[in-house]
Amino acid sequence: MFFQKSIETMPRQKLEELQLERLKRLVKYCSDNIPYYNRRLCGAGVTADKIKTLDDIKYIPYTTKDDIRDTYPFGLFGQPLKKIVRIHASSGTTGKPTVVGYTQNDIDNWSDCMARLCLAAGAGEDDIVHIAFGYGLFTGALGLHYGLEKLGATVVPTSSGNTEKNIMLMQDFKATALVSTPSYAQYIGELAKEMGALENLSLRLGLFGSEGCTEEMRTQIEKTLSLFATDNYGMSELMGPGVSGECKFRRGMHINEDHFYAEVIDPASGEILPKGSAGELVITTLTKEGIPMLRYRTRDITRIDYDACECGRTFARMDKIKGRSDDMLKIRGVNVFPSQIESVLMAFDNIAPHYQLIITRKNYSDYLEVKVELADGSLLEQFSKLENLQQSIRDKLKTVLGIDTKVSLAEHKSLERFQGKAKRILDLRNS
Ligand code: DLL
Repeated sequence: MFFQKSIETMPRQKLEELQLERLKRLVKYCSDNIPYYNRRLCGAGVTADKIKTLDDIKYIPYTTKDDIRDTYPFGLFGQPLKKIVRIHASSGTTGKPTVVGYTQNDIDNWSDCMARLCLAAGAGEDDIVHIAFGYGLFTGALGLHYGLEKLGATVVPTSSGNTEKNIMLMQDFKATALVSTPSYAQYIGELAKEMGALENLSLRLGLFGSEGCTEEMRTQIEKTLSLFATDNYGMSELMGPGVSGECKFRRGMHINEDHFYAEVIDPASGEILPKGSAGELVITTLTKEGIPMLRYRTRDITRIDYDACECGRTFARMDKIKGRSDDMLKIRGVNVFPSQIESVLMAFDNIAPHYQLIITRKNYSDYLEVKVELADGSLLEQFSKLENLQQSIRDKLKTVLGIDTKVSLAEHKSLERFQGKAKRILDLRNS
């Protein structure tokens, strides 16, 4: 089965015509159905007629997470609840969750988008797919679930948690693909090794996503679990997973551009950046009915490549997420992305891929401590080796980040393991 090849390989000009037609329809839909958007569009003087080219999208004001919060729970929905067949939500760091709704058309489009990306990654009807994302309000599990079923794969919806049982089932059912966060895959690998189960696994493919993962970390997971892993991007506000994902060539994540119009802006000024620049990703959902998003500021930092891919798809590809503009750490005025630190750490053999970043403030100055776990217990006995290791990590971090850090080594298996998205940053500056 080959999905909608004609759409995914469309010449860009045709694709842009389709995007323009959908954008105009969306503006009208938002004005007609959602009073909040109606007021905002009127305020900016935007009607569907004003959108004559895709560049005219610049007249539409941005939408932010605050808009969704301010209209909690259903104020941005484009349809009455009787037309909404599913609700998901993502938990914020503070306050109420971000609530999103889907019509049946949305669910169908979501399944299509997801099926395409899974197929592009190499999944198919012969696969037995173990879904170890948490089922529930989180979009990850059900998003992949519907897409993979549509593809004809055999889906095993185990959810995250109870990792020993997950490993047992993966062995017994001969799962060929694993769906999870990279950090959970990492933990599954570690535990499977301890259980002596690695040789009994039949995995060949990992469909990962929902959090950042450096190339170094991915290589390590691939080696441990003997699989080929692709990265998948999305967010609840936009749909969930299914916005973009890597094909087998892994030269960036193909954006499902018939459903999502992407822009890259300067996060500080809000200016649209020239094509090919790195900046904050802004997405307009071209087809969503339940809760459409007009120029949604994702806060995720990336770059988009519009050249055609070796796989034949013409859909643009976005780089791995470099970080979030709002979880970018500012340490003594210097921008630091956790992914830069992870890349440095992964290059050292004697440390495990588990770390924590602790930021404190003393006398108006910020301090970054990088706490990293030793790869095995025996190293703790060898003080001189440890000191050398600590100093080498610190030197390398200074070269890459341009700031001094404190590096501390933690005992093997002492740092927390994660079943969903990893939480590695402890910012104590305001506490
Ligand atoms: O994480 C949706 C998803 C589920 C994507 C499963 C892929 C696979 P939220 O919980 O709303 O939705 O979180 C969205 O997670 O703004 C990014 O900061 C981050 N994120 C998602 N995918 C990636 C990725 C889902 N591949 C937020 N790389 C986004 C880096 C990612 N960060």
